[in-house]
Amino acid sequence: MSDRDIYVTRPFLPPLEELMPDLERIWTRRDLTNGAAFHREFERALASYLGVPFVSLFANATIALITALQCLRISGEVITTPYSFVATAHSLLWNGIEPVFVDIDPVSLSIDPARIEAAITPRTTAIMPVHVYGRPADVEAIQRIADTYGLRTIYDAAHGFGARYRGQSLAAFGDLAIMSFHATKVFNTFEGGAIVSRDAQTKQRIDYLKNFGFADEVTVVAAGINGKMNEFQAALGLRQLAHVDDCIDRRREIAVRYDAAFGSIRGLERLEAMDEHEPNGSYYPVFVREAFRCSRDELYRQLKSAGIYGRRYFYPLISDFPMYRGRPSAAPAGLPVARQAADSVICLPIYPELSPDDQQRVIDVVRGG
Ligand code: T4K
Repeated sequence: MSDRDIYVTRPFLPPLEELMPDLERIWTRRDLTNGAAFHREFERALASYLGVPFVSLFANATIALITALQCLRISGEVITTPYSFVATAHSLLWNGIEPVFVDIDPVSLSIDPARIEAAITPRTTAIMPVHVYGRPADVEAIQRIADTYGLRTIYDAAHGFGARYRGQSLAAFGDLAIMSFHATKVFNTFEGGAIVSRDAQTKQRIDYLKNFGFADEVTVVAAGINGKMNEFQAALGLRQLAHVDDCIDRRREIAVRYDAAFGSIRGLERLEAMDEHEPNGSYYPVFVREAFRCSRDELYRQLKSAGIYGRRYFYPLISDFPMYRGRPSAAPAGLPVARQAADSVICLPIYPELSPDDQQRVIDVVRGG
């Protein structure tokens, strides 16, 4: 690793001077966590930025996913996607829920709604789709199925910050939506996450659950966990909000430049634009097909030897990991689209501070120059 190395992403941070008064306030007040002033202010600011009714802040999105399932008392089987980060399915196992994998749609790369009904059994209680790379899952079709069969919808919107579909934040869909503010995301608080909910009662229950189940000093109403976001993270989040639109603009510009450079390369497929979708530039995946000058893994190695660290998100499929692969729904025959995506994808560097020169280096290596 050297100064010339280029990573798949680099977190944006606001100038340190912006944060200093907040740190002084935290040091003076000594309210470090448990829903103090910055936490409350950040929840309100986020709800307003996202245009959603209620936000509950978390230490990270994985605990938020686990808590969301607890909140709605999901049990039995949940229909989900194999093409995601392991945290999606792990949150089900942590709740003793059986993940049932269905194949994905080749454009959205999220659950293919046409596959859901065949996977429903009397034990199915919910659907957990993912807005992969900040692209919308087919929210209307999924909601229709959920309404018909009386299922809940919990969206993993970990990649969705700042992305919109039909003018609305991706966090606005489903019974609950979970966002991640991890260092590698469009919007970061070092670690962090949130659950977006639709009514005050549900938010109340989520807030009890993330604080051990405490409703007041002497009343515990559920087997809650410690999922709280601390004051440092919340103060940082408030400062980050002022910059996030610029960051997303920069990411979109970088994506446009990649699009122009890769338009005519044989065997290198980019994602199709989706109707009524405003992307957030969170990832820049390309799919290496047979007609390309080398295999996906060879391209990965060529980039690496040039000091460019692309990532194969999401390879392997979740359904291929040992704790999942024995399930009938994990059988490769049922997941051809997901498998093809996992075997051909590579995500190229994209982040607000990626310089034009560094982006050109990436383009040159991909072109084989
Ligand atoms: N659902 C979905 C769909 C998700 O994608 C994720 C997380 C979750 C749920 C769970 O969210 P959290 O519980 O994390 O809030 C990363 C992230 O750790 C993970 O958050 C993310 N998805 C996943 C897609 O990617 P790794 O193992 O690939 O990350 P890592 O540490 O190798 O970082 C990738 C590159 O980013 C590094 O090569 C350099 C750069 N980087 C990373 C960090 C952490 C930095 O420059 N600075 C940093 O501090 O998993």
